[in-house]
Amino acid sequence: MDLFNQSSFQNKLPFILPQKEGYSYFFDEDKKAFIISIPNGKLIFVPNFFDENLSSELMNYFLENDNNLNWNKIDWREFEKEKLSEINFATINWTHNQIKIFGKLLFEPRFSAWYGDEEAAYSYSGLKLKPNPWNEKLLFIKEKIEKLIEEVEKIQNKESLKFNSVLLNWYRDGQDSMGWHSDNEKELGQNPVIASVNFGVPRRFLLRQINNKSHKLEFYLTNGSLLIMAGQIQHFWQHAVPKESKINEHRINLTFRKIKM
Ligand SMILES: O=C(O)CCC(=O)C(=O)O
Repeated sequence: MDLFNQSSFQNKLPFILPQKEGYSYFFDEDKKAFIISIPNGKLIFVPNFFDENLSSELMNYFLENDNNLNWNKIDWREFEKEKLSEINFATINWTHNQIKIFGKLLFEPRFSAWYGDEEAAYSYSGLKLKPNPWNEKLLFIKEKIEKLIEEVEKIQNKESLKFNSVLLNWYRDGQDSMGWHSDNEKELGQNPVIASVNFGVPRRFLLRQINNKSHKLEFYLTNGSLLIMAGQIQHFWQHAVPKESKINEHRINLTFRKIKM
């Protein structure tokens, strides 16, 4: 399935959108952002939200550790499960969470970390996440996204969207993944805006319609890209990051959210 065209972004959408009613897009030249409408949902995609240099600087920052381990050279599979706590990460408190699936406790196929305002606790799959306090780089990314949303949506200050939390997911290689789900937890409110930033190896990101699961859209989330999901999308669509057996490199994804308190 060749659903995306990697040749050049310019102002051409770098993936295929069905030529059907309900699908359309335009390119905001000024912000270098694709504004995409899909049935019951809206997406904003900025392929080069962060340039190559800044993206690799941020990747290094997220994986910096006081154990003098070059994160790019070691086998992180050896640090699965509770063993990850032996690493003293300098900037992000990475954890390997267990979730209950059909009554069985299983480790998630990725590492993760939850950051945000003190009150922004988040629950999913039986996990209750208490936020770590913001750090300088997470706030920098958050504010850059908020500014883009304000400008693209032409929002006046009083209504502007401010995220109060972020979930970081670290996919060590193509064996790590994220299953089908919607971000529809009640603390995210009725129609949450979820802003997802990507660093490291590009991965496939799929969307499927809840009432027609064979109807899928495929995005290719490249290093430094930003994808914003908005509108009613979390009620009508699910998303996933499937396993990709040929991928041996790392990817870090950050999803900024607003928890209603
Ligand atoms: O890694 C991604 O691109 C998706 C992450 C995601 O679905 C989530 O955090 O809910």
